[in-house]
Amino acid sequence: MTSVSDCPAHYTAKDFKSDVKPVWCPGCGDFGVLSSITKAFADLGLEPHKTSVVSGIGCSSRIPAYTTTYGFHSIHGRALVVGAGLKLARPDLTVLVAGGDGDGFSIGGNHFLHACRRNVDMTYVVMDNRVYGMTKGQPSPTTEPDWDASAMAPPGGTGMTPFNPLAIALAAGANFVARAFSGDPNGTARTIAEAITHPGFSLVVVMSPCITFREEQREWKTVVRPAQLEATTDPAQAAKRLMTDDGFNIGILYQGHRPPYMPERKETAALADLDREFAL
Ligand SMILES: Cc1ncc(C[n+]2csc(CCOP(=O)(O)OP(=O)(O)O)c2C)c(N)n1
Ligand code: SF4
Repeated sequence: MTSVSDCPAHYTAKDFKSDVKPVWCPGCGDFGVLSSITKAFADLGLEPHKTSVVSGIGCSSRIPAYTTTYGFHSIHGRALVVGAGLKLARPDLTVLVAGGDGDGFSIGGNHFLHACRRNVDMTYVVMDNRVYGMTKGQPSPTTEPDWDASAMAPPGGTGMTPFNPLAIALAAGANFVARAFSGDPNGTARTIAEAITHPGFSLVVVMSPCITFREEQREWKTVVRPAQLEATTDPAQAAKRLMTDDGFNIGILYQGHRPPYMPERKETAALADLDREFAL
């Protein structure tokens, strides 16, 4: 067993990767995101036993198993609730919540809105591939309205306006809003590190291709570009930029100043008292 005295003074990205081999399809964008997250942890000088990765359900949500931090592979759409609870109970831990666009914006959409509004100090990394990968190719809230290339999509597409997570996060009160691309692991690591450092609820949407159900997303690498403008602290300016954004600008859009939500901690009851309270 490793004792604290065996721990290195500084953990590398490799130290944050577990021995569990990812089961993702070769070429899946989520490999790049895993590397960016572990690099961000190392660059910030974090320690695995003081860091946690919480996820929901989906291919992307497998990520806690691939890191050496504390982890919680929770249930579909509920990762933000688990993450918020953990941060409030253990403010000393760095909490990173991760998952997919289906997990976070469809079944978890309500929790997403309230996580932005509540502003607990944690970072939410969404691996957005505009599809439900794990369940074999259904359209997700961020899918283009005319996408019908999968047997799981209605002919002609859903016809529905895609969910715009950056605009919705901004409107709902998120304190940090950014977009990144899995094909740019160093840039994504820098953005995630900034998001972790920034107080309050930080959203990083990472465009992460699903090469199995959305093969055309391989082309994203030819169209993404660094945003031409620096991050703004003015939500009105950020909203204006989003109105002309084509979805391929990467970088930090908004850094706000709202104080994080951290209720005063009450004395916790002793475990024995709780036992008595719940005894049948
Ligand atoms: C309550 C519940 N409903 C539905 C499912 C089935 N399910 C598992 S993963 C998933 C979608 C995952 O898509 P996304 O979050 O975009 O992640 P990806 O697999 O693309 O990374 C669904 C609908 C489930 N596991 N639990
Ligand atoms: S199905 Fe798509 S999202 Fe899932 S592992 Fe394969 S490439 Fe990645």
